[in-house]
Amino acid sequence: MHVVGTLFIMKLLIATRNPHKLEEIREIFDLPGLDIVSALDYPEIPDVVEDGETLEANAVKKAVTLALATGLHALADDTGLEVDALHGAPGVYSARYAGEHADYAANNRKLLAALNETDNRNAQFRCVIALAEPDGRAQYVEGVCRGAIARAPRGENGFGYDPLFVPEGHERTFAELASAEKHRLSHRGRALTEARRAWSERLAPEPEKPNPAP
Ligand code: ITT
Repeated sequence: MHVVGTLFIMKLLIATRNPHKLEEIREIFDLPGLDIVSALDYPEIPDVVEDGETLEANAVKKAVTLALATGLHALADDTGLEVDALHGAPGVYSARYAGEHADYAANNRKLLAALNETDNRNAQFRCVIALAEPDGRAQYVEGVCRGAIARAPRGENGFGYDPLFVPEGHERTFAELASAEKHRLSHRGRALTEARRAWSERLAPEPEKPNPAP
């Protein structure tokens, strides 16, 4: 941590190489005094293998690995789309639902095909955010957004399953909403609001303390 003007600036590493996710986290988590960097700024650190069986395990692994590798506080996001009729799938496997190197369109096509025969379109996004200290101690919080899977992709904004996800109480998909509207409702918005509440002392800037009298 170093002092600029009257604020302490703390460097926070976002443990992701997904540029869409990083952009969303930057937009939602713009706390004063936080200097946000990401795993994209550390190309020499190998990708973390996401072999956990839960979102929590993967989020903690990503945050702890990057914190220990850099000596910084690290914040990781692991997110899954949990579909009721598929007993919670694709869940922790959301990124590689249609195969190891599947793109978003292939994952969306597979999801539509899997739900072809069912009228139960209910689903939720669940986002786990982990914060690791430079010594490797970690905690996590979560945010959930309930909704339904549309019959066909709609909209150009966002990423991943956004063109298929209609948040509860709304008619448009996440990909049809402006980013600020998505953040207000979304799993990531909710998890980061909880993160800010739970970790405000660790992440909020402190006013500069007056110098002791000589
Ligand atoms: P990092 O691990 O580097 O953070 P990733 O893309 O692998 O990036 P996840 O393991 O959390 O991230 O994968 C979750 C997948 O779920 C992601 O690839 C998207 O397909 C999807 N996803 C995550 N957040 C989403 C969101 O807000 N809207 C739509 N789809 C999302």
